[in-house]
Amino acid sequence: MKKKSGTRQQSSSGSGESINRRKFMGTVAAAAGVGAVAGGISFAPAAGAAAVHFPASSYLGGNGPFRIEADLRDCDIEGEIPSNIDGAFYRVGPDFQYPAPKGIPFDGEGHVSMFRIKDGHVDFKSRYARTQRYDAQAEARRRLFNVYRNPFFDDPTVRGANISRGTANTHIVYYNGKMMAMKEDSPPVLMDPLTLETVNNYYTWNGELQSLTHTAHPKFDINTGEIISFGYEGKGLDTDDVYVFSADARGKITWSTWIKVPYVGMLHDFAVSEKYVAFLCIPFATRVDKMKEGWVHFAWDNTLPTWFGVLERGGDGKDLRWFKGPGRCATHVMGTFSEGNTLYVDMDMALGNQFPFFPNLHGEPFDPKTASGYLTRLSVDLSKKNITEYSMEKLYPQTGALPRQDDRYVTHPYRIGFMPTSDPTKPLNAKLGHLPFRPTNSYTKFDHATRTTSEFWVGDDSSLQECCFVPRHRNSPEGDGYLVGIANRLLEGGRSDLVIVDTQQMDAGPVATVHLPYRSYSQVHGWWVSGEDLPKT
Ligand code: V55
Ligand code: FE
Repeated sequence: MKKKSGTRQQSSSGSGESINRRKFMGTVAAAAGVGAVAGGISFAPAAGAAAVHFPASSYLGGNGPFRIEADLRDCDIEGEIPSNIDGAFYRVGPDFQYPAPKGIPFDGEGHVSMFRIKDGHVDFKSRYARTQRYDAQAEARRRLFNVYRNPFFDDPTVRGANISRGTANTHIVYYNGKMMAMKEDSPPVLMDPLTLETVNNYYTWNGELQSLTHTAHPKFDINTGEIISFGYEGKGLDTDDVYVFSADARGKITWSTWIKVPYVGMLHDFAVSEKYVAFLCIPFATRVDKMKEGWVHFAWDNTLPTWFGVLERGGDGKDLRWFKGPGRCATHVMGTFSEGNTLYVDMDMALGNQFPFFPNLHGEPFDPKTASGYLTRLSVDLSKKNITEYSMEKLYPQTGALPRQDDRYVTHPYRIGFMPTSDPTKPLNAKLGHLPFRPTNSYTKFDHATRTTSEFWVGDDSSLQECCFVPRHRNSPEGDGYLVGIANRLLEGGRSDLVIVDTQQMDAGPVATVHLPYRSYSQVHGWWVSGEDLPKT
């Protein structure tokens, strides 16, 4: 096992960024808190260092920097929050701490917020994750880590220093009594679920995590509390080694193995059934040669195929089988199940690059049409020893991204899924005709047993972020409960509202809307924790 340096093991810091037109996330953290000195290195600003200034255009639209760490007791509520909702909706996304040269939205620092819902009241709180880079940047009062997952253009004061580049800006889950805020290039950051204080900026399962990285999309088995997870580029930049492991609910690693990928690139999410783990290797290639020219970590290489790799849980990584398919962009899993020896994985899948800020390697222009994602079922019958390709079936006509399911069914057979979608039959407010993309105007519920859908439409002036599912009761049937998610009011500068939708009456409008008095940063992913599972105050 590779030993982590003491510095990375336990210190803190941060980072930030500025904006481009398409960026859907905001900027940096309040520079108020002076962070701990990471590893004894001082990043104190030089006398007369430049004042912080974001370009004015950064603040336009819904994606500018937010930067405010909020404590808002008793939010304004329209409608009535069902009295059986007791829990917390957590969300995380990039929010620039300081202006950044490239304005890649995913380069903002992880900002975590929490809507605590209980007895018909809602309290809102948000805090930046005190990552090692956040703290270093706060102390320096400027950005030090400059380009998305590219170490070659870091500030000389931190280049090669033993400071985690992780932003903790991608996903947040509740595990082992802690919130884990995650970025796939580094170990998780642990935050207190009630105060959102950072309690460990480099969590390695007590040193047992062998990988230098950890995905933002671990999976949990609700029956056992077990986590199943992985880290790619696990032995360092551009390595083809992926660490796969599971650990029990108390944080003890119980299974681990290493696998090799066909080519090095983004392994964003993965799939876990009761029997298998599966990986999708998509054509976002890691290109160190391009990084040295200032490019971000990934370049979309339209000459590459997509590979689907399957391994039995508990197995030895050398037994993993790779199955080939045409080049596709697919980042998130809705649900996974196996029937006999056949594994099924449902993902949103597009023909081409879905991230306008990740460049196309061969110079083709970004194409919004091939960026549209459709729910697609990948499958492979593992009893067939000679097959070399996986199968694909497009499941529904809706376009969207960020699919979710009833999280109680993760790793188990499932029937119901949810996804933010763009319904082209719904009107768009005349004042929004200038928008380059149709807003994400709906949450769609998918019933795979009947292949039917139902839809919540948010209105002609709003755009929806990812939703999370809240069970109506602890033992309510699959998919019976509520969706919670943020709507940005596009005619109000993107002001944020939390909408609460009954999944049995998707088309009835929200049962309640929680008004924030401002626009919060955009989330990437969120997580629901039931009040019974939260620590007692
Ligand atoms: C994603 C998000 C990321 C990232 C890589 O949704 C992939 C996909 C917010 O950061 O670094
Ligand atoms: Fe993700």
